[in-house]
Amino acid sequence: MSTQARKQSTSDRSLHYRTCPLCEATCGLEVTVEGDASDGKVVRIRGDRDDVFSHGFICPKGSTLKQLHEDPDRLALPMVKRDGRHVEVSWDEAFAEIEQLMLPVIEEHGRESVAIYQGNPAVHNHALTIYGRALISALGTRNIYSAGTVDQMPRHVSSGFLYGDPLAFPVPDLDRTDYLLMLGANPFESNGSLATAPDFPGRLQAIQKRGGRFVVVDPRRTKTAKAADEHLTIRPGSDAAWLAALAHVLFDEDLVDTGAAGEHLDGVDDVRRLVAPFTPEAVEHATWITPEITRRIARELAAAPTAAVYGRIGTNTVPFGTLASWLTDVVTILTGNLDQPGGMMWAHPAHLPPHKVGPGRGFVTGRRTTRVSGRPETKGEFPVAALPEEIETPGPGKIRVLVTVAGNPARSIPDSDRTEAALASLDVMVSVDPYLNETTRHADVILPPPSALARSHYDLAFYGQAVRNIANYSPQLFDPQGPCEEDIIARLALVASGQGAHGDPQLIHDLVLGSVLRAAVKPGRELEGHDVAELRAQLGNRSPADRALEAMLRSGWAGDHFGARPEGLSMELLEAHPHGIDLGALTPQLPGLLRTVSGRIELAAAPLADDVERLQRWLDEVPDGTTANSAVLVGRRHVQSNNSWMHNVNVLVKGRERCTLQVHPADAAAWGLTDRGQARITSAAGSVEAPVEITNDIAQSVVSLPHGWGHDAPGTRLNVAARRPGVNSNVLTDGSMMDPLSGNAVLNGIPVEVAPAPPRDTEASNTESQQESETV
Ligand SMILES: Nc1nc2c(c(=O)[nH]1)N[C@H]1C(S)=C(S)[C@@H](COP(=O)(O)OP(=O)(O)OC[C@H]3O[C@@H](n4cnc5c(=O)[nH]c(N)nc54)[C@H](O)[C@@H]3O)O[C@H]1N2
Ligand SMILES: Nc1nc2c(c(=O)[nH]1)N[C@H]1C(S)=C(S)[C@@H](COP(=O)(O)OP(=O)(O)OC[C@H]3O[C@@H](n4cnc5c(=O)[nH]c(N)nc54)[C@H](O)[C@@H]3O)O[C@H]1N2
Ligand code: SF4
Ligand SMILES: [Mo]
Repeated sequence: MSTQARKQSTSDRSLHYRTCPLCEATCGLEVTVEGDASDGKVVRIRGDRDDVFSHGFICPKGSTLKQLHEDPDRLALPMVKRDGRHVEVSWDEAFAEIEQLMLPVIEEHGRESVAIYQGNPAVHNHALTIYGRALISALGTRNIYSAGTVDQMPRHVSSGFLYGDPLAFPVPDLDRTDYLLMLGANPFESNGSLATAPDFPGRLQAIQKRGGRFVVVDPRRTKTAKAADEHLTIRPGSDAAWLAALAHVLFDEDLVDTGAAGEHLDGVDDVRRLVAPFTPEAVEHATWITPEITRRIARELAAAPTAAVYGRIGTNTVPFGTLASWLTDVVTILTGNLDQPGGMMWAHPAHLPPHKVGPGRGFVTGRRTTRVSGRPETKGEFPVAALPEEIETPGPGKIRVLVTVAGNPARSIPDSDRTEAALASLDVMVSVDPYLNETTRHADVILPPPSALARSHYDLAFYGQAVRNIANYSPQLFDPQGPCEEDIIARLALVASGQGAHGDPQLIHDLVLGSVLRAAVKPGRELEGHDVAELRAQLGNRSPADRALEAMLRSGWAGDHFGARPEGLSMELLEAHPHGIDLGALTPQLPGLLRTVSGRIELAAAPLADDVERLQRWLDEVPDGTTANSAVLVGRRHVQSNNSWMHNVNVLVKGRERCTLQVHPADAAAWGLTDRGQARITSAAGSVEAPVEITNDIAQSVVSLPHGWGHDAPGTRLNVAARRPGVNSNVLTDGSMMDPLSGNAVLNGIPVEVAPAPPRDTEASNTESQQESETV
């Protein structure tokens, strides 16, 4: 058991501190364990009051790491599909099966017949983050898909064009800002995203306590909106137009002052010209926000001592996602709030090198396009909404082999009926996943990783977008029942690259670590000229992913540089600080962070500027309201959920049904719907039925269903989830709707028709409910 264990004298109970890996908030947990690493049990999990970042905050999911660890449905052994049913096999058999299935297809159809999909938990798991590249190289394919294109790709693309680095997301400096304008985010439920801030709600309330304001823009009156100083109801999909109007007012009223970032900025006059048509009056009918409010908010942003403009899911997963993301930064920059305390700032994660001032390589998209509908690549990936057609469409390059890692595309990507049919038609599918769920039921082989408590944890991805610079390492708490996740990926990589089902995973571990160390000794780095083998010899005796992590951290800006900076970060130092190490508030990063070819912020980068015309056209065409039975569908999150995969935890799904269709009372009356009655919702892609929840907390002609439900598919092993399956909102989303600049799917603002569900066959539904009460 870890060196962090503090034995209590009276029993064999011990306390352990670790970071919750479930969402982006990175809360510190205090875990009480009885027994040791081999047979120990979790007694209790609560917030770690001494955590340097979360100070004891925890949400209802944090303590369910215990239930996830103990879940009898979580797979302990690999599963192989035999005669249409999944059966447990040994690890050796599983890899042998993959070799037998995969290699002949690759031999016949080439590596362009292979694709990979990486899901959200892959960025909450440093082994997967570090080993992703190695698996992709071994697969030898450029058919790379991820949850990024049903989520934040617009943010990558706008940061790529503006700053030259698609990972350089500025985040709201929550703890110092005087004014926060927040669009399409509901951190009181989601705990925040692309802005890592444990206790996001508390940090928002602290803005008010110190005399500041926060304003929420959302078509629903969310919990966050209710806590805000002001809530603006906006038409789904119209944020880009509204933000352009804010920028317009800043120019029109001579309020533009770009502050310190102005020294590094090109394109302000181009932006002035681009937003000129977007007067508050011109956008009113399209956004539902009055010109008076638009002008006032622009003035407030300009007048606030510090202000931040932050947009999330509701601004990203829409047809103008990239423009909206760009315009949040435009408004920030025009009011002098970029890279300034209290404004939008950048984290500098400990594992990265110091920035170097000078021109970078810039950012481009569209270096390749998809085979069937010619969708551009962004950040090396194709839009995942195009995956089904790439599997369905015959011809050279047809995808026949799919590897999914930590993803549930059968629930998370648009047009689920079509997606599932495509998954079912694959020649070979392999999933690295702890559950037999809606996606993995289609897999020929499922390879289950250890539970989150049986691996170490370090938030490599999220410290790059945190509101303070933090380093916090959590050692593994329990011995894994099977191989660690990097061993699973390494063995899969060996099989895929033709090195055999019995290859030694150490080969891949050496490659991965070698590439980390070679990067660390490159010219210009602190460790330039060091011998890779000599550095390797100085690493501790840890798991392979932790050795790679150690190499990154020790060579990063805050690291000990392998002894040259003894006060810097090392694994020993991190282990001696189980509540984390606070490296301080965010500091200005300009101009060193910029990687554009010009070495400057390219505020009116051509691809962004060119897309404004499409926004202008939409503005001219969009009707005032909606008609008759039609509405637009938006999503929502509940604090007890985590996308599609935590509905098998009983404490999180019990109680009142949460998978409901929220409808405004006036719409309910017009459409003949009753509270808790069933509605049928129909879109261009499909149709589902869901219980109605009539509420004033949603705009008229907008309806909302949460995503990630629909757990009644046959062939899964999710016993708790299947009892309260809910309906899958992605049956309704349409894979052909995309933000063209980023390839991101449109998940919000889907045109739908809503009507009372036709009455069911009463006899059948009686038997159903009787059976249900017998099994519960
Ligand atoms: N309509 C609609 N659709 C959406 C969204 C929306 O707002 N509306 N949101 C989108 C967003 S933001 C996202 S991020 C995506 C998420 O999309 P996905 O990542 O595809 O889906 P998840 O539901 O997160 O499923 C994660 C999978 O990883 C598995 N898993 C959990 N932990 C681990 C682990 O440690 N290792 C491995 N190997 N597997 C693990 C789970 O069992 C599950 O199968 O969904 C998107 N889909
Ligand atoms: N409890 C819980 N927490 C989670 C997750 C989860 O599933 N459950 N998922 C995690 C993941 S993967 C992510 S990416 C983050 C997402 O974190 P958030 O971005 O905070 O996600 P949501 O809670 O879905 O909030 C999106 C809001 O946008 C609103 N909206 C919809 N359309 C529009 C629009 O066009 N304009 C505007 N202005 N608003 C709109 C919706 O009503 C909703 O309130 O949450 C993470 N945290
Ligand atoms: S908010 Fe909840 S799920 Fe997210 S890190 Fe904190 S405890 Fe975990
Ligand atoms: Mo996400």
